Amino acid sequence: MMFEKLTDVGKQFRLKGQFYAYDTIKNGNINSTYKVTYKEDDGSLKSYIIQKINTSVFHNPEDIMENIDHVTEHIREHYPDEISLHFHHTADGKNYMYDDDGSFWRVMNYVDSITFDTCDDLAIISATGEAFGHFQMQLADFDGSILHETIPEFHNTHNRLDKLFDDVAANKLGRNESCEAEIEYISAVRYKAGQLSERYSNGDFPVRVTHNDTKANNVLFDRITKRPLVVIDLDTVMPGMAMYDFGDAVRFICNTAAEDEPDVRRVYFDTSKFRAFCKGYLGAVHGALTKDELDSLVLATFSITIELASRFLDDYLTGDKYFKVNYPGHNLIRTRTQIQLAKDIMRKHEELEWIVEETIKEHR
Ligand code: GN1
Ligand code: MG
Repeated sequence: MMFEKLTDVGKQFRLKGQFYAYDTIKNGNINSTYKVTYKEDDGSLKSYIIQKINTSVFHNPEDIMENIDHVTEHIREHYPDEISLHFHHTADGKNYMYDDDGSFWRVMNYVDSITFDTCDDLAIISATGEAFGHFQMQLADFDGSILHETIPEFHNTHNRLDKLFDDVAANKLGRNESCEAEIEYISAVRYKAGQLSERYSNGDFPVRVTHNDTKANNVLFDRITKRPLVVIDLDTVMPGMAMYDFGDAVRFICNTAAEDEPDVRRVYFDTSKFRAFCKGYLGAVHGALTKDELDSLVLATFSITIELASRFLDDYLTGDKYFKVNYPGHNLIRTRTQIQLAKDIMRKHEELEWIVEETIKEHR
């Protein structure tokens, strides 16, 4: 089935040669991603990435493609020597297609690379920080007002928490009972976690063009040199808070365990990894962030961790319709991991603040 679907999509995008093989790439919770390989006439193999966009999450997928066009064009123009993402076009000149079932597909060049989900190598963690800091810099002079808000209020933690507690109150599926401790914890930190996004809505922080999904596995690395090649997954590039991109990145990369680790005793926020990430990130943003933004990096880390806990929990309470789940209760497991991580961030917050301050001094 999938084989036929992928060959058909490949045909629409006029990929050259004979369909040779495909692989499913598993590191996303929303879209479906495949690596396909074609054998060209001269016998060489060429690979592409084919993606099916989840249209119940992205209601206007054509807007995503327009955003990506704008952003990659800007980067190509200002940083012509860097690798950028290339999307293929169909015969009618579009960089996407709908199939007969109404699914939305796109095709891009495959970049030979590796990605890291969890990683203990501090040099790679620092390079990940550098990649996201550099990305922030690349978009510093990009006019964010031309971008579509592909998911409105995506990182409005305050709203996310309101929605969670509305769904707790409704208890439609009767699942509250299985997560009372989690509901109680999030309720206790609700105002603290929503604070930055409220201040952002009030205009207290600069509106930046941000990535909004800065998980480590959204940076491609050179297999040999282990240097970052390019930041991918531009689906949620929108105006936002710089410190949330930082926070989301360290939430993921400083976690000693996977995002869905069932044994929470394995989940810690690793301060050495945090230090390594700060070094790369703060070095690359070159003092572009304001004092208010820098002062909020640690709170942003806590806030986005709670935001994600609340999104996973909300999805669990309302029937697992948003994030892909592999087993019943998967979203609850993810919630617990994020809560464990948030608690550890809280415990260590003075040390984390100190690391940020020291790293800033080093880059002055
Ligand atoms: C989703 O599917 P992926 O990995 O690109 C989600 C992010 C979450 C992440 C958690 C559009 O991203 O916000 O942080 O899962 N993307 C969307 O793993 O909701
Ligand atoms: Mg994503």
